[in-house]
Amino acid sequence: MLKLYYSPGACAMGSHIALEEAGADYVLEKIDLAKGEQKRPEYLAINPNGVTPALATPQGIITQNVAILAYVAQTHPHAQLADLDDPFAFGRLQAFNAWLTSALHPAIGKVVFSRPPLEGAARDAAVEAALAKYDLAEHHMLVGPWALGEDHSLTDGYLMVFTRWGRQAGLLDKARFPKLNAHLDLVQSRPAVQRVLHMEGLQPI
Ligand SMILES: N[C@@H](CCC(=O)N[C@@H](CS)C(=O)NCC(=O)O)C(=O)O
Repeated sequence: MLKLYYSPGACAMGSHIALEEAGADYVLEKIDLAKGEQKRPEYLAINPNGVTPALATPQGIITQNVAILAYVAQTHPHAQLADLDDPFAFGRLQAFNAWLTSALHPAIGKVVFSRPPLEGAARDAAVEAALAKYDLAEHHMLVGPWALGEDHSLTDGYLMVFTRWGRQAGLLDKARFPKLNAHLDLVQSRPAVQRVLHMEGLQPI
């Protein structure tokens, strides 16, 4: 049995969606970021980095969404969440996921989660930086209709986390980002994603 440590609506949703899409046998443990539960000793014993997600497996803990996503795909090959037999295709998927974690996540995260909230010129600069990453995703990363092309994959649920944040922040203009908006709607229409949103106490947006 797997256990996912998550916070509702946060980046751990990418791992949560992968587990649900895979039909994995897992339970959830909520870590309330607003209450600082990620910095409590009980959780630091699981992830000394003090962030979610973390996945407890029979062999131990795995942290980092990109690592959890690959683990879920490799342990549930029947779910076809990644092309595991083609090193080039898997490399392309990993490159997209690595870009999400290292570029898009910090850019939009700065706009949405800075505490205290950014204001004035600092907020304008953060918004511009996030929009530049969405431009890159719109024109160079997202193939369509799914992130990597014709087939749904691990990357779709993970990308959706960050386009969802962008739409909530009013940054995902439909005229400027038609592909990203269509992709977000497509991913949110998936039954597994709707179950995840429900489990996390959220609605499609
Ligand atoms: N690269 C990490 C990022 C993890 C991360 O930053 N998680 C955020 C939520 S989206 C968090 O737990 N933040 C709590 C904090 O920084 O105190 C991953 O993808 O797993």
